[in-house]
Amino acid sequence: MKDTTTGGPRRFDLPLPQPPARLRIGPLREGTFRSPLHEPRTAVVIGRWLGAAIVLCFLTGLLSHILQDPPGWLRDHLPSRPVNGYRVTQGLHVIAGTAAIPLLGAKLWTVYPKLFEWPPARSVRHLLERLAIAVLVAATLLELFTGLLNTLQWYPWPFPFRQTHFWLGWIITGALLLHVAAKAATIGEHWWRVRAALPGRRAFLGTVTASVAAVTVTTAGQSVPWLRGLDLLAPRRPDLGPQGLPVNRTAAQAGTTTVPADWQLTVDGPVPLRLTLADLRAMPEHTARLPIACVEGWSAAAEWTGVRLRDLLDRAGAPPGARLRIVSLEVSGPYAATEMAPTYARDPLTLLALTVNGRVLDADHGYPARIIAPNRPGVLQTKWVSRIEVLG
Ligand SMILES: Nc1nc2c(c(=O)[nH]1)N[C@H]1C(S)=C(S)[C@@H](COP(=O)(O)O)O[C@H]1N2
Ligand SMILES: [Mo]
Repeated sequence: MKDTTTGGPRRFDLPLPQPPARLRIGPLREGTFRSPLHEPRTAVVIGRWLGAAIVLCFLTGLLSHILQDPPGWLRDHLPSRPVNGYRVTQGLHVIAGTAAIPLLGAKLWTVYPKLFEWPPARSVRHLLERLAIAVLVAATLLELFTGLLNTLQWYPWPFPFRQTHFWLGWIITGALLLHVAAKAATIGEHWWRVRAALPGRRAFLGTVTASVAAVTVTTAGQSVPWLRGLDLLAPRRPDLGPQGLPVNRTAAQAGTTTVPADWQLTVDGPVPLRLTLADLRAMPEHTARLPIACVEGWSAAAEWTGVRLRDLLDRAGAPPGARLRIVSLEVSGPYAATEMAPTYARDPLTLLALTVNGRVLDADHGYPARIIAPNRPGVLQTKWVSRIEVLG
């Protein structure tokens, strides 16, 4: 198909019928979009990377959702290994989501002249195809926007972040499948073949690559230790904070700055226990190097020392398959109480930690005692623990 405006390689479906004369204004005028890069090969090249980032985000996001809020049939079987599993998958989730932002910008720029194609719908199928793209674009913009703001711990909206982010993920995946199916012929045609060296295409793709690389290396340091020195744009430096670890919810925010002098850990099991800090310190001591891996993408490893949770459970006579409910001194807040499956509770690395990196826990890290377990989202690493209930 010949392109009347540039005479260059084929652009999107152009030329199409022109709109009626009175509508030939603004972007509906012929020759409005002069760049030769509004063409399918460029869209396919960028679309592949964007698609890969979206799929990676979807899979790692699903995993994160399951680990935080597992369905009943799965909740007692989630593995506590590999130790750094969640750290890696959630780090990738935020890295891929961040990289998707410039990719989406480039993709939308490449294809946006199609927004003004005439007629707006050639057939019912074409209309449905365009509606699927509208849903895909809107949902992806909202998803990346809420995700980015979440990494900044900023929630300026009235809806719950996690559920919205989760369901948008499904909508995007569905709309993406429809989009790829509808465009399969075009994608296939332009997957391998470069029709003609197009002036500016290499430079454009090079710029997109450089943008993706720039946002990645300047933010990935929040989860990738060897990129830490370049962590210029990430909201978190994983080594900044009390005792060299970041804090999401401080003791002041949680209302736990002053721990009662008579604090005791209660273990509600078949053999009820009440243990003072001195009692806990007198128990066999264990040290584990485990990460805090926050859903927001930052993670940091530390050396935690304390009592093995399974030692406490054995003393409390808890059955090996028991689930736990861990209750914090924090009065209100979404993570004031959490549940723990036996796979985590019985892992020898899971601790009720009393110290971090050799020092008594800072108030912000959960003094007097906190949970730290392998392969577990940060939100479930309950701080300021006061009671452990054996649920049976
Ligand atoms: N009781 C309680 N524990 C909590 C939280 C909380 O809000 N309340 N926040 C969690 C979150 S989201 C993370 S990422 C980790 C962070 O631990 P840190 O502050 O010691 O780094 O603590 C978790 N433990
Ligand atoms: Mo977190």
